[in-house]
Amino acid sequence: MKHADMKGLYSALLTSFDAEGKINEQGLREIIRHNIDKMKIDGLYVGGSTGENFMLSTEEKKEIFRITKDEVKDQVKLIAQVGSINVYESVELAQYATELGYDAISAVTPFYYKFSFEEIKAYYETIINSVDNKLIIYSIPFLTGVNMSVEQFAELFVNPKIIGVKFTAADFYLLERMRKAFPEHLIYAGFDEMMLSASVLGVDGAIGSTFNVNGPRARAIFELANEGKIQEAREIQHITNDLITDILSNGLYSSLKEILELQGIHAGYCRKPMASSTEAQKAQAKVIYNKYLAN
Ligand code: MN9
Repeated sequence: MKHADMKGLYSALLTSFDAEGKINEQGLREIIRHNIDKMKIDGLYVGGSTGENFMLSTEEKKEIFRITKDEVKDQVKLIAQVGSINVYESVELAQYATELGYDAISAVTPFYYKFSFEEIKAYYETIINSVDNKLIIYSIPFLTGVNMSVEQFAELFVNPKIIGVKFTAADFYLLERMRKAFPEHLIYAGFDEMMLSASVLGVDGAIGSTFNVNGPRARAIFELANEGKIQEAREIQHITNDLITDILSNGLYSSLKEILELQGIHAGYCRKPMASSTEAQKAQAKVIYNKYLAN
């Protein structure tokens, strides 16, 4: 494993917004501290889906990268998600994050239009060749509509600066084929509710939204699975998935924010057009928190 220092569990960082939709710097810093000090994560994945990134301006994305690096310093690993269907924006963000000292960048496959694989490949080459850094592909077919084959990943991995993939898919056949084909590349599991299955197949780590509130259980599942203690890992995945199922049916990011608010962290509002919690959803978030997370 060429980049073994990048292994581990990364929270997909939430962004705190105020009621007007502006970034709440203090709230963001509190979320970061909670992840490092209480959730004990190995790193943060900044500017992903969970950060509501695709609804933000370039300047706002930069502001989040800057505040996060300032709060984290070198305490945990940092990955900056810079993908965008505006590749010039991706380059600008990749350069900015690299200058700040991010350990790696990541880019979602370009979405919305049906880009050919050659176009996708050119997009990744453009981004990674603009910086002295490493890149992790962000593959999330259910949101982007982009499905890549093992052969296509292999073509992207020919570039030695492309070091891994965040695999947010339920295709465990493909995941197994990727693990076999790419023993030297980093593969991160992207669906928290499928972490045990991915861990059994030998992923190097995971990147998850729910680690912002459920970090210790995620750690337990990953470590137990790696020690071969499958029955114990399964028990914790069961509780975790009761929690995730309840969160998903109450609104994913808004519920995670409410659960943090209940712990005194100013995780704030969601960014429009994403809705923040209603009073009923807030009440339900409290029920979820008390049931699974308070102790
Ligand atoms: O980055 C996250 N993906 C999205 C990973 O938010 C789209 C996951 O952590 C999911 O939020 C989580 C719930 O489905 O597994």
